[in-house]
Amino acid sequence: MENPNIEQKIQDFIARIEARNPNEPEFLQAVKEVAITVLPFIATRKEYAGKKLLERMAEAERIIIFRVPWMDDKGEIHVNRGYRIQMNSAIGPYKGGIRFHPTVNLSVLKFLAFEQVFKNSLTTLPMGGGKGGANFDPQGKSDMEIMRFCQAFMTEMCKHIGPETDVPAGDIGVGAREIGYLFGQYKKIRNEFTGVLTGKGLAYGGSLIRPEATGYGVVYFCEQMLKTIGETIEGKTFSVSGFGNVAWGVVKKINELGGKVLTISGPDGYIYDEEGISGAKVDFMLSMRASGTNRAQDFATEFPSAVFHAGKRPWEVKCDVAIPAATQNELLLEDAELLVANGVLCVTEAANMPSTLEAINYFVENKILFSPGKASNAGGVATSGLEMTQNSIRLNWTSEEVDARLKEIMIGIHKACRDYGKEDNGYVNYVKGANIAGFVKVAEAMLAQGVV
Ligand code: 2IT
Repeated sequence: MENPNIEQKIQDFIARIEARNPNEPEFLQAVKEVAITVLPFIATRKEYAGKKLLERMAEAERIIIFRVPWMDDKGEIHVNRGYRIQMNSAIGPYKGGIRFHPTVNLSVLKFLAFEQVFKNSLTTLPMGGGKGGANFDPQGKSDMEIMRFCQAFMTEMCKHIGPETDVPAGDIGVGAREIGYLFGQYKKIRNEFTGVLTGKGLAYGGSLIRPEATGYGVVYFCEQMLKTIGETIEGKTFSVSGFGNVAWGVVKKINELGGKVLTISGPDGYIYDEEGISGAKVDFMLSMRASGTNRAQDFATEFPSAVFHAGKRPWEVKCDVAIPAATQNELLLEDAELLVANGVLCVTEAANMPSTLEAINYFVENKILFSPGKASNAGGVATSGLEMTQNSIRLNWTSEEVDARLKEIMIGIHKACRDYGKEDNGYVNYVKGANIAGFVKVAEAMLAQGVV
């Protein structure tokens, strides 16, 4: 480090954040990763001195926590906890997904909202950062139970959001069906037809390519990373984790560009298919998601070429490129060690914070091409931004137009990461690049707007 005091400053900063947010390990992990890379940068900029910019960014502007009571098909009453974290609105209305999953808690949503601020800034579109959700488990629920839950959730959330205020979207457990129910309830209570949610169906203001966008964006980003070492997607082998919306888009685009997908996974284990996951197998991922059973094993029952490895993660498979596309902290140090030992060329994160800090450090120390989710998965929210634009101008763009804009945005993010992440020895630290590039725009806006 150029500045001997900076280590101490980072330690002090993290200690303050930890003291103010006890028992929030995921949130602390996300802030730590940013602090380590951004505080040394802040120290080089006179205009940022003493402004507590990162400290302000690490405190949500507003957090709404609410009761979500609902009745199941048997008439039994259930109570869940709903959240909306309005993290930062310096560069635009709060924007970010809604997650319905039993693991949802304040720490998880605060980490996601914090990451979203930097991610949305990287897209170059005018979107602040937010995130929400509930500790609701959609698994095994009937369609009507899902509808009643969405309505109960929106009955409170509709008081806090709006197209110029906060625009939620989907995330784990929230897809097109849930967005439809949420939109219907918002419209009924507020009596407004507006672009208050993204990921909407095409019939009522949705955008073409939004369902595919996160995964496509990841692969466009990966393509750019590989290009820097003179490589392409074509002919490469890929280990992908997850089987949901993001993994589906990733697998679809890899196949289109001539790569071979060896694995997908679920909470129960992973699938290895030496013939590659393509064609009807990709469509089957959609029915796995729709079935709501959350089992990767079903894939092996359907396709004889697929082998199911119970309770294991796919990172033990030899591959050229690894794409974690399931959830946070699904790739640990021991997985990173295995991937590197097996000669992985590139790791492109598709989920939010899938790698632990120790795994990231191992990739960076070994000079692996590694991109953090907040850069490489930003195509999802970027396309949400394009949906907001189409809603505002009351027009629908063609798939080709949306896809071209998405690709251009991903190429731009890749360039921003390289510009801020290039180290003296030529290695590009995408983590550092994404954090600093994302930080700068938000910081400039906050400086201009004063202490608010
Ligand atoms: O993590 C994410 O970026 C999302 N779940 C998408 C958010 C959005 O507003 O489209």
